[in-house]
Parts: sequence; structure tokens; C-alpha cells
Amino acid sequence: MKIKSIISSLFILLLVNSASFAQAIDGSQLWFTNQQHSAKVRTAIPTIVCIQEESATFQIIKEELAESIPALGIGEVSFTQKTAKNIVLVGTLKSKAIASQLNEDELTKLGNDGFIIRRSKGEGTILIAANTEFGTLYGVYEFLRLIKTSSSDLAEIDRIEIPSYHRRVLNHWDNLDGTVERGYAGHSIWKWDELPSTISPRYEAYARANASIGINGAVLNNVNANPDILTKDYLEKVKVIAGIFRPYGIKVYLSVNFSSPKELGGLENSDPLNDQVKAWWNDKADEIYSMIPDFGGFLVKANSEGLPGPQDYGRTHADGANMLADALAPHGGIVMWRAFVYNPDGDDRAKQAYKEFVPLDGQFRKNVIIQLKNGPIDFQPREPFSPMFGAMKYTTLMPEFQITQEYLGFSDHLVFLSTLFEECLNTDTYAEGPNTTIARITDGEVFNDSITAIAGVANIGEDTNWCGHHFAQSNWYAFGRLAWNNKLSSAEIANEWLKQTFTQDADFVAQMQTVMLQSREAVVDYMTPIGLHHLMGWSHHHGPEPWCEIPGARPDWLPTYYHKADSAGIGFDRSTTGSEAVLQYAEPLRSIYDNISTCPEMYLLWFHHLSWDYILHNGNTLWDELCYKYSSGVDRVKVFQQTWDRMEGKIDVQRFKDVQARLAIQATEAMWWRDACLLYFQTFSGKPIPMELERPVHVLEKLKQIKFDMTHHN
Ligand code: GCW
Repeated sequence: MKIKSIISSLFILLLVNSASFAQAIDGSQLWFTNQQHSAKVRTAIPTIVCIQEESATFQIIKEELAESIPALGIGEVSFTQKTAKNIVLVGTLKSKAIASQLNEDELTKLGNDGFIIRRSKGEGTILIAANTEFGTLYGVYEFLRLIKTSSSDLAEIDRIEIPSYHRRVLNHWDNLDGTVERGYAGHSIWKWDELPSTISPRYEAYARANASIGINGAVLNNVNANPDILTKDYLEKVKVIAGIFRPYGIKVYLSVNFSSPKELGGLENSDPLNDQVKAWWNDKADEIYSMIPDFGGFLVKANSEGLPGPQDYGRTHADGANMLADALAPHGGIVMWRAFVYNPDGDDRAKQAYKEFVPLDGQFRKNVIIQLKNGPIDFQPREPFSPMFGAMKYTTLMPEFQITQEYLGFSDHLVFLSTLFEECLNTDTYAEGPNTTIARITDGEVFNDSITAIAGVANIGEDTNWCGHHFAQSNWYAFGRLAWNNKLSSAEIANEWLKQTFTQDADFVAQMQTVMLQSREAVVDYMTPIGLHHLMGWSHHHGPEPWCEIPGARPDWLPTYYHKADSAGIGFDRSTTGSEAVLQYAEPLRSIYDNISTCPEMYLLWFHHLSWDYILHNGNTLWDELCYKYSSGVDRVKVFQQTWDRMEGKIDVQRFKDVQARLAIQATEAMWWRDACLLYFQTFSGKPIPMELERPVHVLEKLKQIKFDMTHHN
């Protein structure tokens, strides 16, 4: 008997393994690819599931359990409404079985989305309970994640999770014509021309993937918004998507063009203080909510990069945001108003958003959230944090991260962005004394905001594997996990993603976790080390062009504005002897950044213009250190390639080959970056590349002639 069961479990294991090897795995299943887990866990999980509630969401819960539990080799699931010993008991207080186990207080504390997973010592039954059906769904996804990734036998579980942010939102920069701004995974997944009648299966797969990591909102269209999105025709299409998302707890939001009343409504202007304009927005909000009662709200890019906004009428960002907020408030909607503003003839670009927004602190309605990029410039491989975090004490701020790799090698480079997000969230702003981290400023801990939110610019397209690079899926995953729990570490996130996406093989997980955790630092080193930034090519933003000159172009769109290399040295002086951007930071950061000897070296050339001979803490001259950094970035990518090659046979052939091919591109492009930057900066420094380093393999004049062809990336 015993032997028989061992043999049958071995057989199941073989089946699971051979399935993953024989079947071509194309990445379309995201982190649901790997249905394996340690044998230890298998014995401890009950297969009888008691659910006493019914709804579309509970139906999804049942389907998830019915699919995963057998696939994990635990056994066929049976559902019951009766309680018994040794079951998985799932639900809210509406379920009598749950109500008999938990009191109301315990559950109301969890808010809308939190959950409890509990199995007391010596008990067979596992309880998954929440205040709402969505909380229950999140609990079930966490339960499945635990089975797939935990090293514990789950004999005892006691987890209470409440998400860090209320609104955990993906921003799609998807245009209505199907293209995706800064998208590197093919065209948009939203098929506007087929909707509302034809429904792509991707919509539900997308909702499921998001719900599984706690994302509960999606802005469907580009912040460079086409007014047409608010026409009746488009709203009919949006309504269909919203209907698919609803049982997964995902709200739909739209980016709106501030000129919509004029462009769409035929009004004379779109002045936020004009009563007709207000009435137009009120009517539009009524119309939207009559079709989509749980609509999330608007995202707005205004008076930014040429887009219309309230300043066109001499009004402020607060006037504009509040008008929209008033239209949405009766329906419970919010306005996410972006602070990404800078003017070509303004002050240092890094200072401008702060100068425009901080004086407006206290003037925004409660349902307005200012959406702020992590850094003061623009999603560079590394930036110091935006000094607006902490500076607006009466205004809710939400971080905006870029998941799509506009400046980090598109979908060709393996870069795990979790460490970038984590670095930003954990940064102490000192705005209210020590331990005023960006995480605590934005999640309501410091300022007690009534609505909290976080956004990530999606890297999703119609490519089979959704994100172009198989490892780019980990950035979508990491964003969701950090939005859920901004205290998670990137190491934990990488570990659980690898196990669910590829294999449980301990060697694979350990080695690739190391690669992932080093990958962002590698890209910083081979693109923009020591605080350099914005060295990329014009408009497409791919590849190095530190020399780029475009006659008549906005200076703040050109690399020379940022690196300021000359024979004396390199870097942007933002100290008190320069643009004084340091003054926007709270003490002691202001002084730390201002002083060359205390400024962290990773931000040195962000805040200071230094001579090529400047001696760094490790004794190297600035020039030599630049050479070492660029070289070490390249070297690391070569090590990533070797590590990956050693993984052959541990995972399916298709994904192995795909990643291998992209790593080769990354290595080639890392050398391109290294050579372009060093050879160009060398024309100013006049210094040799240290002898022990690999020589450039490119010729500067040839690199300058490269014309990047965007078509291959769409
Ligand atoms: O990073 C820049 C991008 C633009 C983008 C803009 C923004 C959507 O190059 O493509 O526009 O930021 O964030 O609004």
C-alpha cells in the first residue's frame, strides 16, 4: 500500500516534470507555468474545500483551486458546503462556517482587500477568510503561492495580510490605434477595433494574473490621451473590459485629455473655472458611472510635454485637478494627477516639478492624488528620489514606477527592477525626521491619507510571453507584490517568482536569484554609473548617444544638458554652487548631497561637476573609476550569460533559448554602451583606459553613425 502510493506520487512527479519539458513552454502562462512543489507540502494539504458563498468571484476561487491543487499533485478537489475536519474553509462572514470560526472585529480590521490564512497547530483545517470576496480571492492566491514556494510543510500557518496601498494600479501607455508608447512587447492587448463584440481571451488572463499578485486597477490608455476615449463608442468598449475585470476585483481607469470639453464637446474652451466646462465633466462622469458603476477614475497628464492643461487658461494644477475631482466625487472616483512637468526654458529640469507643485500643497481635494515618478527627471536607471516626496504634507502622493524598460534596454536586457523599486521605497527622505521613508510617506503611515495608491507603467503587449523578455515578467510581478506589501525584499520576490515561473530546482533558483538581484546594478554600470543620467539616443531612447546634437531641439532633451562633459570634468552641478537642487531635500540629506565628500558616490555626478582627476574614496581618479564601472557592467552581463548557459537542461528548451539569445544581445549592447560613453568622454578627459581593462571593440566615429531602427522593436 505504502509502496504503491510512493510509486504513484513518483509517477505524478514524473508526469509534472516531463510535461514541463516536453511541452514547449512559451511564457504565455506567466507565473502560473510551474505547478510543482516540494513533496513535503503535498501530504499536508486537504483536498476538500468548503465554500458556502456564491458569486462570480467565488466561482473564480473554485476554478483556481480546482485547477491548481490537482496540478500540484495534491489530489482532486471536491467542494462542499458542509464543514468537517481536515478541510480548506474559504469565505467571508456571510458564510456561517466562517462566522463560527472568526469574530467580526478580526475580519473588519482587514479592510477591503486583506485576508487571514490560518491553520492552528495540530489542526487539519486551513482557514482562508476575509472581509470581502476580493480579500478572499487574494487569500486563495496567497495560499496557492505558499504551496508552490514555501519551504515549510504548512502544518501551521498564521498569516494576516493587509495591502500597503488601497489602489495598486497598472498604467498602460496604449494608444487607441493599437500601438504602445514605450512598449517593447508588441502591440496593445486591447483590441479596440474588435470591441465590444469580440472579446480576446487575453482580457481575462490579464485580470487573473493581476489579481494573483494583488493589482486592483488598470488605466487602459496612454497618458498622452486621445480625447476619443471618452466618446460613447469607446466607453461601450471600456464597459466590456470592466465587466471582465470586475470579479477579479480590478477597476478600470482612463487617462483623459484636459481639452476634451473643447475637442469632444465642442465647447469654446476647457477652462476649469468655466461653468460649461464643469457641467460637461459632470455629465461625462454621470455617463461613465451609469455604464461602469465601479469605474476607478481619471489619470491626467496636463501641461506636460505639450499637452493641454489648466495653465493654458492661467489656472493652476489644483484648479484643474479639483474640477475633475468634483465631477467624480459623487461616484467615489479619484483623480490621479501627474507631476511630470518641466519647461524647456525653466530652471534645472530636476527642480521644476517641485517648484510648480509644492506651493499648491493643501489646495487639492481629498480624492486627488498626485502621481509622482520615483526620480526628479525621468525613470533613469538610477536617480535620487524626487524631493517632492515628503515635501507635500497635506497632499496625497503616489509613486509612479516604470515597469516597461524605456531607458533600461527595452525588452532585450535582463533587468530585475524590483531592486530599483525597493531602493526608492526604502529611501529615507527625513521629511518628518528619521525613518520617513518613501514607503511610509505614500502608504499612509506618516500622513494618514484616506486614499493611498501606487502606479507602474506596464510592460505588457500582445507578444506570446506578454512582456517580450521572459524575465521582464518578473518586473510586472515585482511591482504587484511590492504594491501589495512595500516591505517585501527583492530577494524574496525573485525567489518566489523563479519557483513559480521556471522550476523548484534549488541550484537554478539560487543562481538566477543572484543574477536578478545584480542585474539592475549591472545596467547602471554599463549605461550611467556614478550618477550620470540621460545619455541615451534621441527620441527612441535606445542605446548610447552622449554626443547627440539635434539642431533646434529642446536642450533638456539632449544628453549634453545632463552630463556637461568638458575638458575640466563631468557632471551636473546641482549643489549650492550650481542649480541648488539640493535645497529641495530635507536635512541632513541636503548637506549630505551638497558636500562632495559625503554625497553617495552613486549620485556624485548627478549633484556635482567634478574634475577628471577627482579622487574617489577608493583612491581611484574619477576617470579611472568611470572606466572600471563601465567595464564591470559589461563583465557582469558576461557572467550572467555563463550562469544561464549552466542552467541548460534544468528548464524547458524554448525559454532557455529565448533568454540565451536575449542575453547575447544584452552583452553586445552593454559593450556598445561602454565603448560609446568611454570613447566619447575620453575626447574630453584625454586620459587612457586603465591597462588591465578590456579595450574598446568599437570605433567612436562609427558608433556616431548608427541610426537606430525602431521598427524592429514593435
Ligand atoms: O519618459 C517620458 C517618455 C514619454 C512619456 C513621458 C511621460 C507617455 O519618453 O514617452 O509619455 O515620459 O511619462 O509622460
